[in-house]
Amino acid sequence: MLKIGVIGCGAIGRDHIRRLHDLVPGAEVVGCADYFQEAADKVAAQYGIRAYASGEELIASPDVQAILIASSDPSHAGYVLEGLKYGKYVFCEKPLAQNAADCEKIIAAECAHGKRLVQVGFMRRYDRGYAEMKRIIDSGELGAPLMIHACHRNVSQPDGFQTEMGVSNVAIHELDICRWLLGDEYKSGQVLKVRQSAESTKGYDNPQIVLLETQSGCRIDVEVQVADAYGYDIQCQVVCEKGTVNLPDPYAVVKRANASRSYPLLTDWKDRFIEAYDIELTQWVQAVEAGQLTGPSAWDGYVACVAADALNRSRGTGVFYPIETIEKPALYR
Ligand code: ISE
Repeated sequence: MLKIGVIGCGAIGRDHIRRLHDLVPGAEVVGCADYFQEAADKVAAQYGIRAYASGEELIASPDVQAILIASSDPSHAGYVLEGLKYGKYVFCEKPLAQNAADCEKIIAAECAHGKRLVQVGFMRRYDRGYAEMKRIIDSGELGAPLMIHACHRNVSQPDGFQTEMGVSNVAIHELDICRWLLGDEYKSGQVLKVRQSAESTKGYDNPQIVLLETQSGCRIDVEVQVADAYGYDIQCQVVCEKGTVNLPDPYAVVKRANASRSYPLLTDWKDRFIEAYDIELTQWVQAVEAGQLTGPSAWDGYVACVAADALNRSRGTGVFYPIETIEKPALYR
């Protein structure tokens, strides 16, 4: 059994604890921690595990072999670096850090160990829909990919949400999945503001459009709505030379009644990729046991942050900003 400590007992932290506890073979959650001690105490009592007084204490504990970080975004990088200090395996929810510079520190610390210890929670790579899209693109039957049209729509946001987070917290998923689908790297990007929705009364831009250009000249547009007032809706179409591939909508029963045909939309993002999260953590535990991580790396987390930084800097300038990374270390090649 892999003894795992979870830092962060908010929505996704509790969801991952449930998943590791109930579903994932070979996983044992032995402890948790949260900035709000009461939150950790509550979860600890529910599962009969230890509540640590801090993330640092959990990481240092000899009872904890691997760490899952699901705390607030700004705390991720610090906990990842702390985990690396102890040479422990770390699964970090997205984003890996708040900026590219912090990701570079993580990359340097991981490279000093000479082996991969960090995995980033880009769970969409484990979604059956995206995986099948990638299989078809990679098979070459549709010719070269040329464009991606995507949209990421959330129902609402918690207090404290800011315009930049529309990129660094929300569209960060597209920043990862688009380069993964295309097998390509970004060259430049920009964020555009469009006519603002009447739902945008909380001081942040909504919607925004993210535009990207890849090294091979593909173009990507991502509509980002963080308060759409109707449902959690993720769309993605890859246009290739000889055809297109589309992300399927999640399974839903069609109802015919009152002279209409309908099916429900999800509203909670945790449900949309629930199966992908299950597969992701199952494979992570297997990979840790085998001593060889295979999922999204610190490098992938870094590239997404480099792109997010450039996009956030471009806002309001009307020009594309270059997306430039450091040289890829051998560990990630
Ligand atoms: C959340 O952290 C996610 O990962 C969701 O996929 C995203 O839609 C949501 O906006 C984020 O806050």
